[in-house]
Parts: sequence; C-alpha cells; structure tokens
Amino acid sequence: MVCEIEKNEQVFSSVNIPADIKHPLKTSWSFWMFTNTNKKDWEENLVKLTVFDTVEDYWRLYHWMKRPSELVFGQDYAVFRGDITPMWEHPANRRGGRMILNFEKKRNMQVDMDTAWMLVILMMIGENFDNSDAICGAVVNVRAKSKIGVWITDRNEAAIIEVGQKLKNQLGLTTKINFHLHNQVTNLLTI
Ligand code: MGP
Repeated sequence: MVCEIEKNEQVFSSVNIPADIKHPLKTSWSFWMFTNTNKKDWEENLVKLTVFDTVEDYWRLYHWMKRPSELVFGQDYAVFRGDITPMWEHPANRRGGRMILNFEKKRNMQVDMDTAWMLVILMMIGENFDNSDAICGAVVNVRAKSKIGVWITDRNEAAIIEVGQKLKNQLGLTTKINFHLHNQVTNLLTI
C-alpha cells in the first residue's frame, strides 16, 4: 500500500528539508538519574547522564532510554535547564519549590506516568508556558506512590498558577496540584 502522506503535496511542499538540520531548543537541558544506594550522602547517588539542546536529540534519548515505569523503585529521572542541578541547594532552586503531580491508585489523570513524564518534558523544553523562564526542571520519583515534581525558581503566585493550570489541562488531571517550598511539607498553594 502506498502511504498517502508520502504523495500528498499539500503536506510536503517543494521545499527540501535537509536531513542533517536539527531544531535547536531555547536552552540546553541536562538529563539526570538518581539511584538509591548505600552511599551516605544523597548527592553522591545523583549522576548527570547527558546534555541535549535540540528537538532531535531529545527524541533520540526518548527512543533509547527506559521509561520511568521500567526503573527500579527508589530511582528518579530529572531534566533540568542549562547548568541547574536537581538540588534544593542550587541558587536557581534555593528560593523556589515544586509542584507535585501524584499518581494515585484511583486513576486521577487521563494519561499514565510514562506519558505524563514525556508530556511534562515536551512542555518544558518547548517553552510552552507564559512563565517558562520560571521553570528550572522536572523530576519523576519512582516509588510505591510515584510523583512528578515541576520545579519553579521562586514563589511567584501568578507563575505557579499559570504553570499548574496548564499542566492540569494537558494531562487531564482531575485532582489538585500542591506547591511546596523545597524541603518543606506545608503547601504554599493548591491549584
Ligand atoms: P525525595 O527523593 O524528593 O522524595 O526526597 P521521596 O523519596 O519520595 O520521599 P519524600 O516522602 O520525602 O517525598 C527524599 C530525601 O532525599 C529527602 O528527605 C532528602 O533527605 C533527600 N533529598 C532529596 N532532594 C531532592 C534533595 C536535595 O535537593 N538536596 C538534599 N540535600 N537532599 C535531598
């Protein structure tokens, strides 16, 4: 069978798209992994796997890497902008917090954890928010109660609400999202 799209001139114009041109992202992003080991220091378990700065390089990674659901309990993936590390202590994170998307037993999202993680990364690296600059990165914690945290650089309420609302819409989330300052349990905001 001939694929319709291949012969559709309305889809592919006469413009030749060179195969070797990659589409740059606004900034580079680092891909991190955390594995719970016997090491005393939390930071020692954190490894930077790679850096990507084009759309194509992201998809290459996506293709080859394990999905969050294939990781071992206790492991994390993290994707952070530029040279920001996925740590509360980094200057870009020190005054900020994270928005937490919980995966509950009773399905509270239209998508599963793997799809949610992919969509969060795409929205982040595609700078899809009005307040994209406020986003430092995202972490998926693979646990009995897994969660995705979207890390915001400060406590700007308008930015937090905009990012939270867009995440809820895109993921089809039916429960509330809480925003906590790093290393604190009390909610600063609920969206
Ligand atoms: P966690 O991995 O973010 O969540 O933090 P987890 O494992 O789901 O447990 P939760 O119930 O606490 O949400 C677990 C622990 O790792 C924290 O209590 C800290 O001891 C340590 N830790 C996590 N982070 C993100 C940091 C960090 O940025 N800096 C430091 N120093 N320790 C951290």
